[in-house]
Amino acid sequence: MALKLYYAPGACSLAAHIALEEAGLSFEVERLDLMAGQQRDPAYLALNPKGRVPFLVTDHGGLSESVAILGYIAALAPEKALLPADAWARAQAMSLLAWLSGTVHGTGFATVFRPGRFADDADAHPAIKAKGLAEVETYLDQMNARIEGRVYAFDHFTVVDPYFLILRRWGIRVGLNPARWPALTTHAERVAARPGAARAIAREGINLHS
Ligand SMILES: N[C@@H](CCC(=O)N[C@@H](CS)C(=O)NCC(=O)O)C(=O)O
Repeated sequence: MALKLYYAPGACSLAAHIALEEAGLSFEVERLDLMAGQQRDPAYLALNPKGRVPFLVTDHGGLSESVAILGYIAALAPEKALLPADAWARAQAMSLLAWLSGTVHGTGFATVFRPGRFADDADAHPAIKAKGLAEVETYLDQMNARIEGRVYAFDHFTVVDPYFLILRRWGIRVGLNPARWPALTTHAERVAARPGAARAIAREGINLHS
């Protein structure tokens, strides 16, 4: 299976990037500069009309949406158990992934990063961002409680773990103090120390703590 991941440094695509490394799959990457608007280049839109990352090109065609991409990568490397094998644990992992992608990212951070998506009126943007920031704080509190006392989100490393790392880092990037979430910090350092995750993080050239 030929695989090519379109990603942007530090974006939510880092979860798929880490998952590909941890799966031990061979893959290519293509970096997009979101600030420069490369996600809206006609050639990229022809491939992925959503104009977002991550986007995974496979022998079957292209796949968008982190939850689906992470599930697919896990399915390509069943021996790595990148999703829990047990039916209930797997359902909990899917529940967490859906929440991280749809709520924490899709309504929390998106509100802070892109208030223009929620209101055209620029005067409304500061209030939208402030509300988003408060929501994000609550979500990070919940994530910290979920990971506290555990090594990973489940009883071994899964594709859920890099998502936690990304969203904690975004918390720092929107100006929140990570000292409020010590369990998330310990967990992120643990994930980043894994050889596969470390390769993806180094390739993206990002720092865990800024
Ligand atoms: N629901 C999608 C969201 C993807 C998404 O919003 N990606 C961001 C980067 S984290 C993006 O590509 N933003 C570019 C833009 O909005 O123009 C997923 O979870 O994969």
